[in-house]
Amino acid sequence: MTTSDPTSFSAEEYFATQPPPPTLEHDISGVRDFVARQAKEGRKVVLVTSGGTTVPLELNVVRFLDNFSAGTRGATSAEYFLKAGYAVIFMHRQFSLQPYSRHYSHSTNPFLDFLEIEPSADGTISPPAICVTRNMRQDLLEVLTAYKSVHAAETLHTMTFVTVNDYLWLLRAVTQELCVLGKKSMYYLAAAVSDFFLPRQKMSEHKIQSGKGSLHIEMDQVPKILKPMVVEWTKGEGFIVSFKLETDGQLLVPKARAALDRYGHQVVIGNDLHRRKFEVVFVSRKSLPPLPPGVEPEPLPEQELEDPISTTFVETWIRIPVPTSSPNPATNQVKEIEEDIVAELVRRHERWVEEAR
Ligand code: PAZ
Repeated sequence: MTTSDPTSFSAEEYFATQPPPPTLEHDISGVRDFVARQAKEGRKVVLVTSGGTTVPLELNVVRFLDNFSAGTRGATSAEYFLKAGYAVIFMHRQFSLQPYSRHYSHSTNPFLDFLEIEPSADGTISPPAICVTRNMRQDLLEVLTAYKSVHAAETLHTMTFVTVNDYLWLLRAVTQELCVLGKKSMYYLAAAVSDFFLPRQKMSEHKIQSGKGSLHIEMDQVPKILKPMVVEWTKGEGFIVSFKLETDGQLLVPKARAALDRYGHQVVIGNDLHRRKFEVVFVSRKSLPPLPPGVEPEPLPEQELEDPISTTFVETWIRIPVPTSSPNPATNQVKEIEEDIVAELVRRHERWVEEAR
């Protein structure tokens, strides 16, 4: 497949021509209340986006293009942010993984498999009692305890999107609500967002019919929203972390640097499709300590002058051991890379807030 000179929408043009999802107002009033409550409690709030977006091909949608993502990164990270004391707005693809319930995904760890029907003392199962298999109890207790305490504290707010259009409208509106927290807000953009879409004006109303040979669809480019997000929606106040997914590992660092250079946000986390569960790279701008008054900066060494971009950015790799066999959920508590990703971001966010004081 090739891409040829796709029509490019600016963010402004996009929102002027593509309709908002019908539930936007309602969704946003929920976010507004949530943010106001967290502000009163003095909590930091992170927006976590998670899962893939779809691109419908018809208005009465039968077919759509989808983006790869199970929502593991977002759902897992949300749990670690909650553990670190953040309130979380979890904006995820409908039916993708969610914090806490992800541990019992129907496909990898179906919860019915570790429930048992307990016979009564006389050997019958009347009245039936249900209990959790002994070797699963400790894990379940930990997950359930965290889940219940987050519910009681009301620090998790979830909302869903399906299409890339839902995602863009929600992202803008949530960001505009969250920006009232200024530096206390973080944006963790782990969703896998389509780069191409079919504008409403070009979509077929009804199911595209077959029988006329091959199908040609020309898609437009989804607007690059990070720049307006940094400059206009958050007014430069939010700590913004974007993700870059590549299948050619060689592209990760250069593309992450280019994104930082172009959009001016704080961190790009690069991940290779096949290594993403045990290796990521943080790319950020080098922060130089301020020089004392009257001191001139040292001239750059010659080779750095030739490659100014390598002097501007810094890469930090996070790695965890590669799992050797698939873990037994009952016995093997494997390390999750999101624990280290979130710990590093919490540290950087704290420092960033401090530096701004
Ligand atoms: O959801 P998941 O755990 O299966 O995958 C996570 C991910 C690879 C989608 C995420 O880490 C990521 O890179 N998101 C941004 C993708 C992009 O470049 O649009």
